Amino acid sequence: MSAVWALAGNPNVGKTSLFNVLTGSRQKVGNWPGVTVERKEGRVRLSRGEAVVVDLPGIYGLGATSVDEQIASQFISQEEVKGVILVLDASCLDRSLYLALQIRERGKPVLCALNMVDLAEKRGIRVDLKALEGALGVRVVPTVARTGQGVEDLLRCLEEESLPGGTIQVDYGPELSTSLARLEGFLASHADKLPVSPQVGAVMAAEGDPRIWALLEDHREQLDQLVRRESLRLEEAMGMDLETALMERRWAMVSSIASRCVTFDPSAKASDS
Ligand code: GDP
Ligand code: K
Ligand code: MG
Repeated sequence: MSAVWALAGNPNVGKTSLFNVLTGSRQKVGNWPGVTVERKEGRVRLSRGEAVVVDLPGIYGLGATSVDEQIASQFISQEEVKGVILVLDASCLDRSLYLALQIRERGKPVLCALNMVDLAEKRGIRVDLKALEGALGVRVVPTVARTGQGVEDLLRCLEEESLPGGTIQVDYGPELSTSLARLEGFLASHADKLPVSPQVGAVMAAEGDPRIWALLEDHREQLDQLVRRESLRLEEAMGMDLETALMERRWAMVSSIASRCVTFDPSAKASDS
């Protein structure tokens, strides 16, 4: 059976362009179950066999606050999905990095396409590939999906059996970490119901992902109480609720990564053509 890869990224970063280069005419278009959101699946020829790539809706996060986010969140955690090809926008890396952190927390192997490097260069934006690979703990391949530049390299990485997996550790700070540990402890006693580890489930619950509630069946109320209690505790300790605290810590990490990986040359001509 062919390995299934999810193609994820913010809206307008070049996912569909990359999907088209990767799959050519070997595409199947339909809808995601139960909704009218388009679902594109295609086959990618590898030197040995092939892979299946699914073009996910464009999202800014996995917080499940929209149908698109729920589709992406659910699809990525499916067992048959081997990994995520994450498309980053080199010309606007901060926004891409927030999603990157969330996807890296899910624990699936991730391969990053650093797309729009042509546009970034025109704007005088330089991304330090090695620093970015180090910060995210994954391979990062520069691409220009519009012309297909870099796609051969991306395919070569996809064929490697040893793409790094494992989760990235966001520094959530003492207060929020305590809340997440409590959620994790609770979810550990229902681990049989979850498609993800209790640790990943704790982050999803903190983000209000309805799927965790749905899976807990008779124990939803207990989770509700725990989330509410921790949210109130953080309001007292940090002046913000659980979900806000989570976002704030992630954005802090995004800034720190961006400041290490992105340099700007103000003398470059700004032009989008
Ligand atoms: P999606 O929303 O992530 O699926 O993005 P699309 O593939 O639809 O691309 C959005 C726009 O960006 C289109 O006009 C593409 O032609 C353009 N585009 C995609 N990749 C690149 C790239 O690497 N460089 C440049 N300059 N434009 C790109
Ligand atoms: K688009
Ligand atoms: Mg698209």
